[in-house]
Amino acid sequence: MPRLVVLLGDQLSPAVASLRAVEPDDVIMLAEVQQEASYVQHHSHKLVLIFSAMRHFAQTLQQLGHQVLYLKFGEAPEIASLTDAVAYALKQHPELTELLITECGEYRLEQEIACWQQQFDRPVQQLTDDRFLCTREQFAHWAKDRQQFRMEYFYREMRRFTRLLMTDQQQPEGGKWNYDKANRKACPPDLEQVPPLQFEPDAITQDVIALVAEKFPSNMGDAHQFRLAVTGKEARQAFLHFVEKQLAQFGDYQDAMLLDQPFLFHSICSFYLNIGLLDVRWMCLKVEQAYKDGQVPLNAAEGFIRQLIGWREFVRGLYWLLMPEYQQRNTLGASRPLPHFYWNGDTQMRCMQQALKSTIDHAYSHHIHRLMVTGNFALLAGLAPDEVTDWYLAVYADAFEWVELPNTLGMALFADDGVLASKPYAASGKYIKRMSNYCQHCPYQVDKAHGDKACPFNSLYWDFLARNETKLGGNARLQLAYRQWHNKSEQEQDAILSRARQVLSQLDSL
Ligand code: DLZ
Ligand code: SF4
Repeated sequence: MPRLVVLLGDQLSPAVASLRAVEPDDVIMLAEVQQEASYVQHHSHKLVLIFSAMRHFAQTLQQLGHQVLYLKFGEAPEIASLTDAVAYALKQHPELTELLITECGEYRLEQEIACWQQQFDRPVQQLTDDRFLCTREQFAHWAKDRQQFRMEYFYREMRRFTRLLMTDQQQPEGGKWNYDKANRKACPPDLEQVPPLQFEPDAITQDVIALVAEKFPSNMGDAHQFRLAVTGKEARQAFLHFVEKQLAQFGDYQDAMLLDQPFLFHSICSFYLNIGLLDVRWMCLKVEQAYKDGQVPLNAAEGFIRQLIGWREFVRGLYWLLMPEYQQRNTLGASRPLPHFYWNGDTQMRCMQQALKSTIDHAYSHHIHRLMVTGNFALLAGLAPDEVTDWYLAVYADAFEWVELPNTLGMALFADDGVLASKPYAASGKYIKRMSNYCQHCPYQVDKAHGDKACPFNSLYWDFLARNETKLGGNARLQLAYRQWHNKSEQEQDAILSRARQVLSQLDSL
């Protein structure tokens, strides 16, 4: 029976399950649609990346002899959603009596797909997305009967399962599972940096840039500055460049931040991996090989592989395990609106300005910017989780809800009852001072917690602890911080809380 194979904008892998199952009579459909392009106000580079990569991928499928139905954005205004696109395709091809799709990455869309069988009166076959190493079912099995979900234990299972960085005796390479403690160095400002590869837009990408600039004029970023890879071949080049030139120092400086250096030694490949241009197994094997060949140290290789087979798979597993209820969580009852500078970067706080500039310019900022600067600020200031999670989902080109929601709601905001993290990642300006050179270039004083020029992170940090003491006071990992707070004189506490009130009352003009 010929089928309509629906391929989503983040399923651009030749080996994705639905394409492995494709038969010559099947029609493969890709559709650029308004609903997917606007459920949050996506960064313009994210739109260019997805549309251009979809167009390039469709071209390759056609060259391989597949029947492809490609619906370009805006060509048929009545096709606003993926459901509309399926209806249109079935009208064009009434001979297609079944639907085939690989499971998608967002609960919202999964609910929509769940209606297709009835709506189109055809069987819908959904295949497991085995581009991930751990299926949803395997994760649920791992999670069953556990009181706490800790990434570290999941990660060890994944190391055993994949045999990455394991000795012949099934022991972790080097004798330890995790070298994170070696990965927290500040970066010397004069250390030579090798920038990530950039790609000049070809004719297809230029068309998409013009489209996005015209149809999404107020979305974040300048579409004309788009220089990302849009094919698997380019993405592999970008990744191999990282392995050769940057990986060796990725470990040491993983958590570092430097003025006007948005990339440091990060791979800048999460965009490609999350839409299917790169394969997680291939990436891990390249990194492992670089270690075996003596090109990179163990702490770099292990740190990188942990991100992919540990964190990435872990957050995806949790997302599917706990949705849709997870999205509603707000443990700390945070409710302040997102300050406007999150959208335009207009703040004097140098650390925030740097993280936001990178976000606006590149639809990217690295994990410490996301977790310990913009995320930490949102946590300390008590910003509403739904506004913060929508922002992260919109502005990062690698953000799909399966990865974005647990990372933001759980890890950055501690809004998920401690499922993802055993303590809030709350930090004062001291942490940012230690890990960056931002504070020397900031009008605020990082060593002060009260007074008009005191670093906002400092007073907000203490205010955060004080106002959430009923909920957090019993957390074993916060005992030291609470002791420090209670050891301060009443006068100092009052001065700090008064500065915090001042900061919170003028968030938009910080
Ligand atoms: C994020 C996104 C955007 C911006 N546009 C499209 C689109 O036009 N067509 C499409 O198939 N997918 C798009 N996506 C990705 C989806 O919104 C969704 O996040 C993923 O398919 C979830 O797996
Ligand atoms: Fe950020 Fe405070 Fe340092 Fe300024 S002083 S860069 S606001 S941590």
